[in-house]
Amino acid sequence: MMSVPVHRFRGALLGALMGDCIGAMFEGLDVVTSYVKRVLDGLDKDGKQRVLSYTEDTAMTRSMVQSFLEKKDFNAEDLADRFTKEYFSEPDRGYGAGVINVFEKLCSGEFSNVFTPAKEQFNGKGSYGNGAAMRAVAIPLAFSNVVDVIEFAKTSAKLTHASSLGYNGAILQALAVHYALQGEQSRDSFISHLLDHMTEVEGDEKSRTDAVELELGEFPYCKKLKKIKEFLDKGCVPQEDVVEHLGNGIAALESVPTAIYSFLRCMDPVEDLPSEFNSLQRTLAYCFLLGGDTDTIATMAGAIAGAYHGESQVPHKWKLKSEGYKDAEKWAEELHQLYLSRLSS
Ligand code: F2R
Ligand code: MG
Ligand code: MG
Repeated sequence: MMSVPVHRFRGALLGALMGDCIGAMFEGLDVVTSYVKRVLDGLDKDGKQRVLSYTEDTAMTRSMVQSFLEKKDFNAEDLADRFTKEYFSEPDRGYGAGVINVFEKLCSGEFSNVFTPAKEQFNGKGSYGNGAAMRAVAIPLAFSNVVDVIEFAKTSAKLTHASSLGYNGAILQALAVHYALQGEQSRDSFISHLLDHMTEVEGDEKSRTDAVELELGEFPYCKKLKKIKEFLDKGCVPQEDVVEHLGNGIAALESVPTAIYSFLRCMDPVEDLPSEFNSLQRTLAYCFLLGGDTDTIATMAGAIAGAYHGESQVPHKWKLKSEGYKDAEKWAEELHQLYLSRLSS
């Protein structure tokens, strides 16, 4: 396994943070290019503009990072405890309407198994929201081995998202960051890696049943990955087509593939975006322009793009406006040490 430089860890956590903090300003709005440009211009101007608060996307990522750093291992009970305490200390960070029930049940002390409350969500079907994928960046930064990445993405997701559509989205997002951390590679080989893993992941009995019950057909994430490849081969694809075929919603299936596409598309210039933007800035701005669940799509795309392009592409002024950026920088260094220690053991 190849060693990964620390600047990619810093890029990943800062990319995720900026995507959430800035993206939250556009969440649910019908976004137009001129408005996004005006907001981003405002961030670039000097002066005492207010700091942009992070939402629960980052709050849950912070809990994951702190658990991995403290336990130096994967510990589901510790994660459940941290998510719950974090929610009750700051409940107004914009949590999904359903996931709150999970925290209430975990807090009640009535459940000895920390996975049970998530299984009871949505009449026993489990959540397919993107709340597990949005925090998955922490896993490939703490665990270097791809088998661990898949297993811990799934287990951590199942604390809140028991539908395979929810936890498979977290696996795909964690894999995307894992491969982005490896650096230079073609878009085709990046997608091939993801497709190979997701073919196996979605081949299991529960994934097949859940997808069919939701009338998505089998292998829905693989189908979206193939659509991403088709769009990339075309070059320019109108944003309406991206939203129609990949999505911009709160479901993991409607947002994780969109984040991956945004990262890959924005390796090249985008007509509507300032030519001086680097690839990471383009990726974030592109996600804002898609509208819908902008904080979450941008945090996921920002994590992947930041891991790939590294800290040198993090715009200084955007970073300074993002709440908690110093924690992100410090934790990136600590996770890097943990990651290296696993490589050498
Ligand atoms: N909640 C939001 N945005 C709403 C606006 C917040 C506003 N700014 C405010 O502060 O008030 N964003 C955040 O939620 C998303 C992550 O959600 P998560 O953690 O997956 O939550 P949940 O509740 O499990 O799922 C979200 C919704 O999806 C639908 N859903 C999920 N599974 C379902 C199922 N099996 N059957 C039917 N519906 C299902 C439900 O509507 C859930 O409420 C992120 O965007 C984050 O930023
Ligand atoms: Mg949010
Ligand atoms: Mg969101």
